[in-house]
Amino acid sequence: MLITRIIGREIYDSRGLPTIECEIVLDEKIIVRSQVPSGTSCSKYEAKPLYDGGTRVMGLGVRKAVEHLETIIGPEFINKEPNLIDMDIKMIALDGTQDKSYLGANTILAVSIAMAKAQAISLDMQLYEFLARLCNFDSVTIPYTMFNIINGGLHADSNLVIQEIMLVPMGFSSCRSACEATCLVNQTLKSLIFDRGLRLCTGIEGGYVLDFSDEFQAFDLLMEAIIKSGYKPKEQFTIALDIAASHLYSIETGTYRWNDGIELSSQELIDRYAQFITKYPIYSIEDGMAEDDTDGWIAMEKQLGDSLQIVGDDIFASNPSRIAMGIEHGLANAAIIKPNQIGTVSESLQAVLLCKNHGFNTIASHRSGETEDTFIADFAIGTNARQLKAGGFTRGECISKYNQVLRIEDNLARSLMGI
Ligand code: 2PG
Ligand code: MG
Repeated sequence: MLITRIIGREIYDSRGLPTIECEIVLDEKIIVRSQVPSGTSCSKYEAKPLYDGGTRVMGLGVRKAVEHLETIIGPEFINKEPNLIDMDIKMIALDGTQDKSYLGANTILAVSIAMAKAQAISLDMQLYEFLARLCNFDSVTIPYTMFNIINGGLHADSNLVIQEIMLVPMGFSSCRSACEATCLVNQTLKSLIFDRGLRLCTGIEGGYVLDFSDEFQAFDLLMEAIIKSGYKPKEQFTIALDIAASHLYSIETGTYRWNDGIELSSQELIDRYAQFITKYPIYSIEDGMAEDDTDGWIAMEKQLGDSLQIVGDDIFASNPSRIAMGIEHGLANAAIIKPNQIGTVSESLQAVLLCKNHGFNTIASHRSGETEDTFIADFAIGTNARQLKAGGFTRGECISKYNQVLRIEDNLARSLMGI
């Protein structure tokens, strides 16, 4: 199949902010579409998206990115067969910067995701199968789903410093049964909030937003919802946290600003995490330390790494060379993989393979500014990510990713049964 057209378009994401969409037309008849997410709590090590600046839509327009897509990238690929790896290499060369700031990481990723989808179609494969083939995997697994259930930090207007408290249904035999149980716990939590006479608010990733006197109160409320729904904490539901600690850290003082202005040293914060995990079924902490607190990361991994999944997000920014640094210095034991942090699908796959080869777990992750594109669900399955983090159970753009996992799970079961 030949690429006959490549079109860019400015559309809006789940926060109502502009983002870029790409359409690749194959043989003048099949339209393949991608849409690019973006973050709110971003790392300084991420590849740089291109925005127009100026006053239109607060400077966040992507008309320049669309123009680059159609006039610089598009003409290179017209009348060629889709080829993800070669075309990613070509776009990196056309961009010519370290951080993809000339063409824009958003521009490049839009084409890269659409190209992965186009190549899968041209090979008559499902997207996740195609990604698995690129990774040389013989089989795929359905990841654990991490549902954002309570939002804080930069994702909500509340006094909870932790950005994401996630409910992870680990004690279920399928994503379908995990979603069923999550549906129930989510509804129970909602009624507990009503029972307390509180208003129901959600954050930008669909977790509930409440004012708690401290994080222990939030954990207790969640435990109550799990138990009241008839499930067993730890056996059936575990908890994961994204602290997003870069946004609590001051380089000048080397301390973290916790609730009510308490300043904690890295060691005091690690001790606080140690307290969390002895009291609650918390199996994973993401960005427990700031992107610039390398010593803190080393200390946390040493103290808690045997009993806890310690996940680097901001510090690695899905960049293979930063992940390699993390592996070498023992900074964590898992990495978040967000394709928009690095800017191409191929480099995201490299990041995954590096993790796999060094015993790091991976979490395929959405961003807080999401779209209808469900690419990340296929990416999670195709790369055998242990976990998929795609937001809460209250927002369409998040649920669309979980629904895609259900679809793929069904199809895998049918093909096992030969139907
Ligand atoms: C994170 C993400 C996704 P954002 O910190 O892991 O949950 O948030 O996209 O705002 O960086
Ligand atoms: Mg994070």
